Amino acid sequence: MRQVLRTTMTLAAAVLAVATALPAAAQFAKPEDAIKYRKAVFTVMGTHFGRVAAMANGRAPFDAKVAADSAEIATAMSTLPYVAFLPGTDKGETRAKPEIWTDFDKVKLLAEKMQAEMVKLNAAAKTGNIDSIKAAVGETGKACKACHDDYRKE
Ligand code: ASC
Repeated sequence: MRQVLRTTMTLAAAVLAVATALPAAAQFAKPEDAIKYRKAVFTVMGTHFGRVAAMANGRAPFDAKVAADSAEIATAMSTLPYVAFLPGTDKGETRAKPEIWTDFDKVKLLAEKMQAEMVKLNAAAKTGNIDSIKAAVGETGKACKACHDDYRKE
């Protein structure tokens, strides 16, 4: 029995190693799937960031639990889209500008800035302090906008 368990664990580790080593391209069957995926992630991120921002801006009543839950979801989304900016996914139903693929180092820096601000927003939301949330929403929104300004079509 112990041998079976050991074999199973070894197999599971091998499968995991292969799965995580797969090139990003292999994670999507078609270019459209990568486009759909990143748009879905941005939609969920924007929706949940937007809920926190609405509270910070007084457009929605402050609910600490909703803010904390939404910040957590937005933070989880923030790292996901970038593997989906694969070569060949600049055409189709996307507002991504072609410069993303020629400036990818800059895009990565903007992404990392946004992710860092999102982590701070998540921490602020967990404290439930509306003033900290307001400040963090401002910085996170600026980081979102920085990328949109240069790399998203109208
Ligand atoms: C949002 C949202 C964005 C950002 C951006 C901030 O709520 O969906 O993309 O804020 O507009 O400037």
